[in-house]
Amino acid sequence: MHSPKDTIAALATASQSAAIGIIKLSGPSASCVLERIVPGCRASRRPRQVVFGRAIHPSTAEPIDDVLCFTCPGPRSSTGEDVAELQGHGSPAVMAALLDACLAAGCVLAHPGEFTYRAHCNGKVDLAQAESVAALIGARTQAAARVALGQLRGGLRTAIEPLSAELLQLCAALEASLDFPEDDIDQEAWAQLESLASHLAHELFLLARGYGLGKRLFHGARVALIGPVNAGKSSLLNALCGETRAIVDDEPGTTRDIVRATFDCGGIPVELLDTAGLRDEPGRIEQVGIERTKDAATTADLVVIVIDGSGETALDTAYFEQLQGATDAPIILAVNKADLPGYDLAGPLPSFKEPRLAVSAHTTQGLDEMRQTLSRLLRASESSSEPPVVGTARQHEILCLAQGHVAAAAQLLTQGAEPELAGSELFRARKALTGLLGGDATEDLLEQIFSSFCIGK
Ligand SMILES: Nc1nc2c(ncn2[C@@H]2O[C@H](COP(=O)(O)OP(=O)(O)O)[C@@H](O)[C@H]2O)c(=O)[nH]1
Ligand SMILES: [Mg+2]
Repeated sequence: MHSPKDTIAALATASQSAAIGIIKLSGPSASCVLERIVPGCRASRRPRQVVFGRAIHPSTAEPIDDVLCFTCPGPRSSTGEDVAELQGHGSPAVMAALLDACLAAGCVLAHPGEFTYRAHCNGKVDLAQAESVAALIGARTQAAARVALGQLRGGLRTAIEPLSAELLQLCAALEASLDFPEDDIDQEAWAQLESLASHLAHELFLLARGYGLGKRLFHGARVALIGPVNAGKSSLLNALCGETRAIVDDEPGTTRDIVRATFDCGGIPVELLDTAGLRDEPGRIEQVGIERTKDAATTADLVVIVIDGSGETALDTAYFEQLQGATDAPIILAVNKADLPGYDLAGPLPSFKEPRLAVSAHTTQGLDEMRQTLSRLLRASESSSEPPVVGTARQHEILCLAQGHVAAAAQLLTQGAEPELAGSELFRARKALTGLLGGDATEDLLEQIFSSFCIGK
């Protein structure tokens, strides 16, 4: 990252043609740079007042665009520094010229995440809030965006503060007990310490567990459609994601490569995989497809076995039974072609106890129920805590670490071990929790976190 003496500049909007594009500046000379690019804007400008002006290149005085601009002096700004923004017509060429003008006027090009990094360094956001900025920008569903916004508003801090206070209280009580000779320790107070530590370990466990759902909302889930040829897997993929992605035909073996499509399944971005149908004696290329199907089935977060409920289908029952043993993921049975005469929901794979849904890819019958079932199973297999405040693997790791130390302390207390041993576990838990919100983050860690952000944020 640059020195705080540098004024950073970056395109804050997407680099494609759009109605408007925005260039953001932050640093000590933000205001002077703006004055050089939009001459005269200072005269009519008060902080946070938007003014209209002509942007020029500071070296050539060549006009670039008519822009709206404003300044926002620190520390009451998004980064805590002097901030300025230029809003122009959103052509990539115009934006490139405006950015070039900023550099010519003394700015440096911002690194990815450098605005949020500065906001964090200036105490505007804690590390978890900074991480939630990236989660909000990357959110693929409205539900994920709502959860990220809750985290941006300090969800994790709010959840962690009372637990940190409890931990501190526990450390203090344990410390105090060290001053007494062993026989004098009040048994009741000792039991209270034990129960406080166990309670705290449980609270940390529940908080960490919320990451299961957080991960699903932000990173999505993979659902594989598996089944015999011509059961209607490709038709179901098209119907569920609302567009014709996979080729549908009554010729068996139409799908060979895996076809992927995404859709919002009750807030979870689901990647649906349509696979080659399973059958005996496939063609050579189809056989390769079938191997991929089997891989997809064992690595998916949920497997939908698609079966034709309208007639005789040659079923490899043994394969499906083997699949049940090979994956921990939930499996459901979608018995397709409910629109046809002779349809029997209970007919195929009668020994299967998994949820069984009557669907028709042609009439869309049963598809809402199928979406609801998928969403329920994908959420339930992760956690029940809602909304999750833990949004990243880093936060999850730290919480698990702290939980482990507090649980170890609780156990040591129960075993009547030396209080110093429990004390050292609690000390480690406190150290871990400090890092959660960035309390003692090293420069390397911050670089690593912020470098995954996009430029301009
Ligand atoms: N009547 C009816 N036909 C369907 C339905 N779903 C698929 N089909 C037909 O079944 C055949 C095979 O469909 P396809 O999606 O290619 O099956 P896949 O091999 O499992 O991918 C095609 O002729 C589809 O039009 C359904 O719900 N109802
Ligand atoms: Mg197909």
